[in-house]
Amino acid sequence: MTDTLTPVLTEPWGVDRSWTREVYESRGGYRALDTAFAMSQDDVIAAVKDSGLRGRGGAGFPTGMKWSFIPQDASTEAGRNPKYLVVNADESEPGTCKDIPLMMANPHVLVEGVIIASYAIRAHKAFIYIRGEVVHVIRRVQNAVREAYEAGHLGTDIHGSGYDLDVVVHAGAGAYICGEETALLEGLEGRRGQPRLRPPFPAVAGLYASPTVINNVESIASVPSIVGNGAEWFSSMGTEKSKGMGIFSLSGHVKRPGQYEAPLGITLRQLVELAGGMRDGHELKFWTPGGSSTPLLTAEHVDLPLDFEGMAGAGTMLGTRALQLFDETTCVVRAVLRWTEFYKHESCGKCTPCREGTWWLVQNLARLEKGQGSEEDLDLLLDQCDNILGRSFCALGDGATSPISSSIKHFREEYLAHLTHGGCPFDPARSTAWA
Ligand code: L3W
Ligand code: SF4
Repeated sequence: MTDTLTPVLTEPWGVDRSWTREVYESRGGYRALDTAFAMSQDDVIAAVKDSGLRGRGGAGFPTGMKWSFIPQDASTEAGRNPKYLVVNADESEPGTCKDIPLMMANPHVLVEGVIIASYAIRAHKAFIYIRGEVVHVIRRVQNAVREAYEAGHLGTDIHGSGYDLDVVVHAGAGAYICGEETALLEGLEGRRGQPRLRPPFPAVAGLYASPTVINNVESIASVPSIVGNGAEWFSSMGTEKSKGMGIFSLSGHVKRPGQYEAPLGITLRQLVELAGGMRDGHELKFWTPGGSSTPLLTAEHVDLPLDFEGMAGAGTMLGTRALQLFDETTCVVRAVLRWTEFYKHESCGKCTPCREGTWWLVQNLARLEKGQGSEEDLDLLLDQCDNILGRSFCALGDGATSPISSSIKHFREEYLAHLTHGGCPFDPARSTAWA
């Protein structure tokens, strides 16, 4: 079963002092940079396109295509403007915990990816935007950037190529919404983090209104191995439309929670086996494929391919591959209430459906969880979701509805059981029916 693992990004994670430049270079690090510099910028973009790499931050947008959107025609204003690369390292989606360990164990693969990507899009300034709470990660990436400057991997005339690049590590201020790319740009420009209207997409008018590529940490960290090993090596892994490997983060009621790097298309059943199975004597009840913003699935879905198409076919999304697993001891209503409280807290307040709607969702859910209200409140809850989904300014509002509508679809009876029991049937201490 371990043959199903494809450790590329996670391969050095157990190596002593894997985060240092010395160890990274001793294992072949920064060699893909020379391969890239021997290629034209357009050829680097073509290689990433051919690899089939799709964004690892949740949406799965083709990375090479995004890079090719950057206007390069010097006869236009957009083409003449400076270009920027921004790494979205604001990992905050509930359950998502891959970018932080990646940056802790192997920050230089991110720095090398940043240099190659910036070269490809002809940017001379790149930003790594890290969520502010993880000070240890910020320090580690800052150190890696400093080491890269000292070795001539950053700065002027990198490796004698004539190419110059400066990298800034920026600490966010701790808001989930700043993982949304345009809110991140607002934060980077020093304003309150709230999403901007798209279009224009950042590729046309992003940071300081200039063409900007924003990519997730894992997407950028995948670039050195693609350039070093070739597009075909990457596209030979995965499924027809979901190429390559990815880090799957298993958390919750499995024996060995953690990061499992495997080809896209692996199933949850295979991953749970790799993680030693569910806790002894317990069985899977529900799970999230990509954090709580992706609709919940159940034990019926464990053999579906974990790729973009397989998850879309099941009415959900692959998202960030944050697989949170819950066994039969978990009250789904309580879990969903907890997630909804998170969205209410993190709503940036810019648009009414999300700002007001998430507040009402929490009121309604909390009442149901206490066993108060009536069956009609379930329909009211779905109606509230319907008034948020597709009517919110950004994906946060939509995401807030996912756990609610999917849990009512799969576990309506459990909601009703709260009403019959006069409280949570899983928790005798909190249920009036048990008093
Ligand atoms: C140029 C076009 N660029 C799209 C670019 C766009 C962006 C990327 C994807 O949300 C999802 C969300 C969360 N010209 C373009 C174009 N682009 N059309 O492609 O865009 P989009 O709108 O499909 O998605 P998004 O707004 O980036 C991301 C889900 O991910 N998610 C959230 C994860 C949160 C974190 C975190 O912890 N910070 O990762 C989890 O599943 O629900 O659906 O770059 O500019 N015509
Ligand atoms: Fe802000 Fe929510 Fe509206 Fe997004 S959907 S802009 S987070 S209020």
